[in-house]
Amino acid sequence: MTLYGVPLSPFVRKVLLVAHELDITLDTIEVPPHSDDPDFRRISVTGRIPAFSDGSIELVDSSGISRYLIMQADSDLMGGQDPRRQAQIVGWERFADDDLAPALTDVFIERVVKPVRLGQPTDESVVEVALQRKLPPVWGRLERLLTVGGAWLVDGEFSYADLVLGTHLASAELARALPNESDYPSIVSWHRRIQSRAAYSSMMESV
Ligand SMILES: N[C@@H](CCC(=O)N[C@@H](CS)C(=O)NCC(=O)O)C(=O)O
Repeated sequence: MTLYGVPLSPFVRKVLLVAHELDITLDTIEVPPHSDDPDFRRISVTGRIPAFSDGSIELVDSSGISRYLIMQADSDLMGGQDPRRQAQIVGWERFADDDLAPALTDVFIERVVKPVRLGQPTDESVVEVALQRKLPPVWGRLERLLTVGGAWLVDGEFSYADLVLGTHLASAELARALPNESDYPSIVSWHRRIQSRAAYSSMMESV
């Protein structure tokens, strides 16, 4: 099985986290978005990463690829046969990908992608806007959501929902933009729990 993309992308990291959690080894071909690698572009018409192939099966989108890996492995990570659990996991993925990820984009680009990948300086004014205005409402919402549950997001049991939140908190960790413990204790303790998983450490080593 081959994964195309770079682990700086939270969506590529999501698939890596799933693979590590399931003990699946993926061959990775490091291509940035819009690479003209012909195999990558055949699969990813939009040029977005990640793309994936398993023999003749070719997939795009981190959600679809993750679902494929989890179902192939006959794992319950996606909520098993329980409709409520499955639905709640989808809800967490929407929050993580659609609300949290966009709020983190600017600070991640400025503090990680520009200096590390592009050799460009960080624009601190963009970082300030992200830290002061974009992130606090989303951290506030996440803190409230986390206060309700147990150790893990859905029924206190580890699931794919934890992996999707984990990949985006990894962006915050890499960008030194995690929220502070006094205002957001539930986020910080949840982050410590995901950090203690071997899959999270393995994923972080590849970044
Ligand atoms: N919904 C997609 C999002 C993928 C995505 O936006 N990837 C970014 C890199 S983090 C990308 O390739 N951006 C280039 C573009 O949007 O043209 C997924 O989950 O895979």
